[in-house]
Amino acid sequence: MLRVILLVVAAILVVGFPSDESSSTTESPEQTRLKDAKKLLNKINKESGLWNNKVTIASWNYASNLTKENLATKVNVSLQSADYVKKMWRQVAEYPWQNLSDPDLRRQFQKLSVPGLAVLPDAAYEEHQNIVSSMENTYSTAKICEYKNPNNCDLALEPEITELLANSQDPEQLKYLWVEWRKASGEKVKSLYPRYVELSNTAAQLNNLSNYAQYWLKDYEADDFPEQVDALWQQLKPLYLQLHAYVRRQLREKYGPEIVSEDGPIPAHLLGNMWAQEWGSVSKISVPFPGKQIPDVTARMVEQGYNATRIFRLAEEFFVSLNLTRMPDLFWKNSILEKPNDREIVCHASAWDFYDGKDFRIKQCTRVTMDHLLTAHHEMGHIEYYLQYKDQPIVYREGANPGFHEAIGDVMALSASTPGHFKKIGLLDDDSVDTEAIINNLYVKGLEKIAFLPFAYAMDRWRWSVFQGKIKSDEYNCRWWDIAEEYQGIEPPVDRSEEDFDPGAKYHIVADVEYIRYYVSFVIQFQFHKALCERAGQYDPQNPKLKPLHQCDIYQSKDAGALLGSMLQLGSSKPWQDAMELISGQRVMDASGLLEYFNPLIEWLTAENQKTNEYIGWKPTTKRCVKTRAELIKSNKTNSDCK
Ligand code: X8Z
Ligand code: ZN
Repeated sequence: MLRVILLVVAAILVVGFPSDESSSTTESPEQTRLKDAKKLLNKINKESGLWNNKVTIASWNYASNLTKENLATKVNVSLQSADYVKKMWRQVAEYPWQNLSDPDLRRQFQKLSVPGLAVLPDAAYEEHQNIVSSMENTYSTAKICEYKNPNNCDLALEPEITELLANSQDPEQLKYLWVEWRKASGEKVKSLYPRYVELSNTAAQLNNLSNYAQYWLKDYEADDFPEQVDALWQQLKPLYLQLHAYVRRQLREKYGPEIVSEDGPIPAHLLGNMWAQEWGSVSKISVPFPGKQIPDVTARMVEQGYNATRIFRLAEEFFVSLNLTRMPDLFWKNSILEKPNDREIVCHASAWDFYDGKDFRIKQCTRVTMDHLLTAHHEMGHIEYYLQYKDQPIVYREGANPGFHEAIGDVMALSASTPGHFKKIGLLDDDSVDTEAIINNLYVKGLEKIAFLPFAYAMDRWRWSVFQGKIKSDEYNCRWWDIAEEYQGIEPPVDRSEEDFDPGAKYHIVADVEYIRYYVSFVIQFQFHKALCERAGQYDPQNPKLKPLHQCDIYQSKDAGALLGSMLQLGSSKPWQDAMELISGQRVMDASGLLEYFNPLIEWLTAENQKTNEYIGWKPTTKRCVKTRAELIKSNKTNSDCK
């Protein structure tokens, strides 16, 4: 009997199913076209998977060991891959995919028809690669001298400078670190940036887009996306203004009115972060109720002997508790979770998909701090996304939009860093929920999440204008500060000139990474948090007996995990509005989750600012930005001559 079955199976395998035969003779022209289209996509999918894998291996090897040889290999492999992309792109351009009846196939071809930088001619592509690698290398290997100690000139951004900026309360030292970092990074890459802009724009035009900003924006699949971003900012700005006014007052009380004025922008070096992008460290000097516990678990983590692996295992455990996928063995084998001391690497944390469905890695110079615990969740969110969509075709192995990719780990961290959760895992004793504790907790979170919004917006406001030619290379730096002042209400600690290049002191500018993704992420992560909390049965706006949004912890909710997982599995196979609808029932980005989450804090800050009669907003800075340093020196001299 078994033999008969085997024979039949073998016969079927050899000649195919009889129905196959008959269907091929009666196939309609459209069916044939669809079959051909699928065949072509399959071929492209296999080939591009192999190329992506090769390029990623070479890029990883360089980023994790910044040698000339590794750079040469990376550029070489990228060039070969770009040649493949160009051939594939021409083939797609000649293929009449636009009138295929299957929308999914059209979507795949559409994506393939805009492949990005690889369409540059070989020499231009190589030049672009070299410029970005060189800028990233300068940034990643920059060192400065210790304050008042010219004998130690080995301070790196991670960890030394970052930790000093977060912990020092000496304004002169902070100013020194701020200025020196910009000399060692931004200023050194200033001359490379205009050519980078030019080549990026050329690539965009070859992709049939007017400039590189348009190329970045196409991933957001909405013509009015910049308007959507701006409308969200108009909604969120009032919160930011309250936080800004409160923090400025606290800093004035700490550092004095000569350094921090009553109604001006905040000096950027006092906010505990090199770019004033998140202000968490100023909670130490400004927390609303100092007698009450602040949810900073760094000391506890150190006490309990945490190390990098334990931090990442803790993050993994959160994902697993939702029934999401655990990190594969290869992840633990290949990731770099600590800064090596035998070579230079790119320390800026990142998560990598090697496009073979098996190899996924994180590279992070992890320190035992609460910040890094949150970053570990952030990075692992990227890996979880990779794992969930690993069976999609290569063109769909990306987030619904780049903001979605950035949001996933942060959504986990919103739950994992509630005082309740920290208490559960022994990192906090007190998880009381009286008003003072709630305000302290939301204040620390607000310094991280609300302060970030205008920074992220400003980053790409500047770059959009640069790529659109509205900001020219001889006004890069001063326009950078105009925008930072307008959105963030900050000012440099010293006068600046066009001989400085402060944008180049930030990783994503030199590494060619679009930034509005983080702005989008910081809005939609609260939308996701709200939706998942509802699904977990933890939160219901109609039921005041349940916890408020800022106390919700979706830990162990398989239902929330299933909902999130179903969205992650889509990759970019559907427009982001569909993915958003799947998880939240809404088809738009909506700030109301964030507003609701922070509502108690905003009410408190508004009342407090009223009590102290704080100036809300800021008057123009008195700091100057001019063309040359000589101009500054000359006018400073004139000033002192007059005294
Ligand atoms: O770059 C990152 C991550 C890697 S995607 C560490 N972030 C932004 C930054 O550091 O500027 C996370 C939030 C903002
Ligand atoms: Zn990220």
